[in-house]
Amino acid sequence: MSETKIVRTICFDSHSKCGVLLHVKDNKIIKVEGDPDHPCSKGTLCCKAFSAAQIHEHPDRLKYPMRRVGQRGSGQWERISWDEALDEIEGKVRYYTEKYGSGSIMVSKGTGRGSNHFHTRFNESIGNPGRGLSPAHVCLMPNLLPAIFTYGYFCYIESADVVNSRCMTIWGINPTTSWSGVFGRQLLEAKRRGAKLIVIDPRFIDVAAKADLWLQIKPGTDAALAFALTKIIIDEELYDKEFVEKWCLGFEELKASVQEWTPEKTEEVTWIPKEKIIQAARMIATNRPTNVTPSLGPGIHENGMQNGRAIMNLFGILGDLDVPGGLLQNRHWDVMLDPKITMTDRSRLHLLPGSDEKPFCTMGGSISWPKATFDKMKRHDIKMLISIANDPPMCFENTGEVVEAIAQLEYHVVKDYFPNSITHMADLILPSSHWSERDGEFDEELYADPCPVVIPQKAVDPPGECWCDWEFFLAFGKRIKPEWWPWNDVHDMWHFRLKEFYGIDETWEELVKHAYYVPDERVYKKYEKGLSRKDGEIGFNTDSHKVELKCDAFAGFGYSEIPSYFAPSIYDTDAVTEKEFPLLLITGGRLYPYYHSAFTNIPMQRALSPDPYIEIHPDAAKARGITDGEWVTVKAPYNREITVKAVLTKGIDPRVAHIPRPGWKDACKELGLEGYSYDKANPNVLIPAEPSDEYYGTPPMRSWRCEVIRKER
Ligand SMILES: Nc1nc2c(c(=O)[nH]1)N[C@H]1C(S)=C(S)[C@@H](COP(=O)(O)OP(=O)(O)OC[C@H]3O[C@@H](n4cnc5c(=O)[nH]c(N)nc54)[C@H](O)[C@@H]3O)O[C@H]1N2
Ligand SMILES: Nc1nc2c(c(=O)[nH]1)N[C@H]1C(S)=C(S)[C@@H](COP(=O)(O)OP(=O)(O)OC[C@H]3O[C@@H](n4cnc5c(=O)[nH]c(N)nc54)[C@H](O)[C@@H]3O)O[C@H]1N2
Ligand code: SF4
Ligand SMILES: [Mo]
Repeated sequence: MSETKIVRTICFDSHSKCGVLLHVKDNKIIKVEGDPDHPCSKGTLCCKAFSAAQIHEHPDRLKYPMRRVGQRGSGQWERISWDEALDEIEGKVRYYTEKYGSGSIMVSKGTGRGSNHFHTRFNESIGNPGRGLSPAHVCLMPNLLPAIFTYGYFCYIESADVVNSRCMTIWGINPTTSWSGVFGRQLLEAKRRGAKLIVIDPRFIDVAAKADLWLQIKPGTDAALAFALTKIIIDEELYDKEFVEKWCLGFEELKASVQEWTPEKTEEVTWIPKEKIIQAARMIATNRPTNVTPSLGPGIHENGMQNGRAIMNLFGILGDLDVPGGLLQNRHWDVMLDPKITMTDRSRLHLLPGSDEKPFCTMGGSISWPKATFDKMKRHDIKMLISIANDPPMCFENTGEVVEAIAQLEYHVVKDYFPNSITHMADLILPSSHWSERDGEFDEELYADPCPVVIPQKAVDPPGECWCDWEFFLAFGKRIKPEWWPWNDVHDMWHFRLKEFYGIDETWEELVKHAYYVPDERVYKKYEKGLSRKDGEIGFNTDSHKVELKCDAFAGFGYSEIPSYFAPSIYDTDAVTEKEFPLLLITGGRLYPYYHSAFTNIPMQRALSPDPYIEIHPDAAKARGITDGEWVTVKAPYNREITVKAVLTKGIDPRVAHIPRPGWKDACKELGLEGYSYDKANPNVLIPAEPSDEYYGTPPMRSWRCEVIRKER
């Protein structure tokens, strides 16, 4: 029997990356504890971290590289060594590259799981530009791109300095559910301290209960609301005149463009009572410093980019940029995306699928437009796929087409913790180690101030021969592009990253001992000090070096110079469709126990949310003869349907329905609960790839239509 050891690491089951102390004995996790010394999470953990032992010990974990032996889909595999697996992948990569060009191979990734940069380097090593196939078009990009084009810096939750703010606008983000450990906790602390809190969400999310104002918005109308707030703030002269004069480009054009957005008209479009709109504008503008955290709520619509731009403009004229309590400029996004680590050559991004149809997706987002990629697979132009930390039918819109496309591949590699919804169609399966089982994997210091770099350590040995994703990239990179992968192991990769970007030159042992690297005192208003622009001059890091309320760079991709509002196209549909699908459909809101489609097989997590469901208002349910908890069919245009339970809540408008993200693909044997594969309860079955953002390709994941029908017993 060995002694119990306590290992300091980081939970990666969401982007909050809370500090964890894992108590370990005989290679078993016996206790999970929040790390009280972590500079941001300060000991907080959400429910997900506590199931680390159940994930580590789960009998269904993928443990060894496996090669398909029987017919595809027959479930017959043989165990092979990592060397054999790498040989086989290398052979296929060389074969397809030589015969058809590197464009015949695609690498996919899901959300950032600590490997964004090395994942991109791996993709580039194969000869493909950017990040390949990724769900970034339905993730944060419709907010991040407007931020970087308008302010010259990425600006997300880690930018919103809630700790020092007097007013926080929670715009289509669910802080306690999606960002529990750090942002959620800091937000509640700020509220307790007396900061104002405004929640803009079609649903009464948990923090709405603490809010000074909850604006229950009609999905997909966020730009209209932002214009109305901007107009009130301009009309009442509540904006920062000095800042606007000195630092903003296009104020007069913005002012002219918002004139039509009277509170009356905006109430009609957004369903928010005009009194509340006026109150919100005054609350935001008079409680300074103020900040905002727009997220997937306004983002994943056909008009998401416009919503993002309208919100950035609203907060641009308030001028609380890079000041305590405002929207801070941090550098870590730059670190993650730096070509020194990603090796991305922007001049090749046009080679990504979808470049003709959706140039902003490929050139602005460095990703392929997923629809174009799946179309290419169907046409056999893409022959090989390497999916790492991504379950495409669960993640992308248009599930049916995604599955059809993947079935056409000649060769398919999947790397995951567990069998996922495409492993049965794969030719080679690679097992992955969980965060409790790996030293490393860390990319985005997506922490709210003070943005530390934190060193995660392996606590237990992974089951079988699981490798973390960095290990795989390194081993494969060495074979295909050795000059780009000079490191010996993941410790060396850490060393490179820290030395290159942070000037930290320490051995792994020293890094582990240090554990946290908290930056020195923050410099504010960097744009006034020549610290915002890459060339060291004064001003913002935009083309005009100002806050671009009107943006030529956007116009260069086809968008208007000044953002505009248009309704999601399904809202203006014909009367027949409207009658057939009267409810507006939101898909994908996060739930406490799950990270995307993962972990419905883990008892501690599944117990908290056992069945797939749709949220509808009791009046909508009554009109359809539906009672709480009964199974219903959800039908959507183009003959699509899934089956879930009805959950009745007054926290949603009777005209709106919401299906959360997970899809409940896996069964949980311990609890005797069923799994629903990729097609029975997954909301992406209902979402088409088009209509989508004209230049970026974001589909209507939060502005579609459906009808809910009681299932006959
Ligand atoms: N309708 C709708 N669809 C959405 C969204 C929505 O709101 N609505 N949200 C979108 C967003 S924002 C995103 S980012 C995507 C996310 O989509 P993805 O990131 O693709 O998430 P999953 O579909 O769960 O697939 C991830 C797989 O990776 C595995 N995995 C987890 N960690 C690791 C790891 O470290 N290494 C490896 N190799 N495997 C790992 C999991 O077990 C899981 O099977 O979904 C998008 N899809
Ligand atoms: N537990 C958990 N945490 C996660 C994840 C997870 O899968 N599980 N995924 C991570 C990832 S990759 C991401 S990108 C983030 C996303 O983080 P969030 O953006 O917080 O994710 P959601 O809960 O999907 O969406 C936020 C809110 O948008 C609201 N909403 C829907 N439509 C609209 C609209 O039209 N306008 C407005 N204003 N609001 C609307 C929804 O009701 C929801 O409450 O979460 C991360 N954290
Ligand atoms: S919020 Fe929860 S899941 Fe996310 S990192 Fe923290 S403990 Fe892990
Ligand atoms: Mo995401």
